[in-house]
Amino acid sequence: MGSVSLKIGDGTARFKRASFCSSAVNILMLFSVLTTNLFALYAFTSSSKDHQTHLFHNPHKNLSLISEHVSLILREIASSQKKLVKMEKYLLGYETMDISRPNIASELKLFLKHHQLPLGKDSRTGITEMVASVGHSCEKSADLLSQYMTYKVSGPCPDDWSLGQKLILRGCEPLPRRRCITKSVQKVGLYRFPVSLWKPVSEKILTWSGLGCKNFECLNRKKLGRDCVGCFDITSGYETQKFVKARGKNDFIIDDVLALASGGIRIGFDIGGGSGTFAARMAERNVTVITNTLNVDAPFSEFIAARGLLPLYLSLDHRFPFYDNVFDLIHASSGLDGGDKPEKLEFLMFDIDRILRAGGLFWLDNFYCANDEKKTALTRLIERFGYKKLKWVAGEKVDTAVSGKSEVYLSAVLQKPARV
Ligand SMILES: *[C@@H]1O[C@H](CO)[C@@H](O)[C@H](O)[C@H]1NC(C)=O
Ligand SMILES: CC(=O)N[C@H]1CO[C@H](CO)[C@@H](O)[C@@H]1O
Repeated sequence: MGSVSLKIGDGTARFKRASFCSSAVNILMLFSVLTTNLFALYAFTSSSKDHQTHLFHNPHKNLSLISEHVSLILREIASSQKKLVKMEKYLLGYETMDISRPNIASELKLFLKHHQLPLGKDSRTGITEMVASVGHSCEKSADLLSQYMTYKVSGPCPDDWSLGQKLILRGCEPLPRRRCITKSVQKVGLYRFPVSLWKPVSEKILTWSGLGCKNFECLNRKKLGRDCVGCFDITSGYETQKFVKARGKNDFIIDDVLALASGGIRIGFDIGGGSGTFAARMAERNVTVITNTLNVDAPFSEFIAARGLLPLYLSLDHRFPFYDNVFDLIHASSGLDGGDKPEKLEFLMFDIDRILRAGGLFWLDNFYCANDEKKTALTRLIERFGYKKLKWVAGEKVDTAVSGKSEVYLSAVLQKPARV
């Protein structure tokens, strides 16, 4: 009996864990838990009714009958759990990439093939084979991926960076490596650091293929997101004042924030950092900042690099490729928003917390809250981490760029506690 309830308990645990996943999985889980429970209930009530009276005559025989029933139930539960795991794998795409199916590029097969270590098990790492990594969601975009992996080995790569980015945005991250030569772009007219931070970047040294805009004039007219309005104009306009001059109480000044930290801010990470202006202002203060950005609608990465700053080409769905407790500062704004799934923002917040050192600062800069619920949810999430609120401003401001309506923004500087 004890083991039956334990098994059912196990089933419930699986159900809870799956609640992070799609509702289809939830329904399946619910269905299975209900059916296994009903089955167990039926088996027990029917057997006890039928055999109760005989129990006194020959307890051993009837006991063995009960245990037979129990093992039958356990087998049933185990097999339905196996079926569920299979279904879950299928729905979530966790099954390893099936490279045996037709229309898979041979380069992809070759890349994904496991390679045994020549000397067997490596004593330091404990591994016996090398496995190439590719995002598990690549399976769902296998056709695009095959297209991406179709090229002449050692020849020039197709001009398809935007195809790669499309795959990344569909969760196919990391992309497989390729054995072709990427078209090189002559980077003429680069300035030496730190002059490079504020010098106009030549349009000729950026890649415009796969983009709607083909020049800066177009980019600066286009609304590229809440955090990049005319952000490619680094010689005039608001971009030159950002972080040094406040437009409202939601804008904090870099020097004020650095003063809160009482020194020790040397390296930072900017999430969704537009054209790299935060990193540029920090560079002027001898703080090295890595700017996380994709090239959605604009050549952000190349532009940031041309300014002499470090772009990190990675989607926000990817775990940050940094070790625990390494950053002194993390700066983020509306780009952090994971949409309507609260768990998405939670996963992100836990990862930010992971890479930030104790005593380090998390600067939430003009985070757009669509409504009061969103603000409350975000506040609750932040408070769960126990950060010290050094600055906290939730204010309304008129968003001239997007809607012209008054909207709620949250700005905060939070200090990670030393947890023991
Ligand atoms: C940055 O470092 C340089 C070289 O060490 C130094 O001359 C400069 O004063 C520093 N700037 C700031 C703002 O600390
Ligand atoms: C269902 C069943 O086999 N019950 C048994 C319980 O024990 C008595 C006594 O041996 C049997 O007569 C019943 O058949």
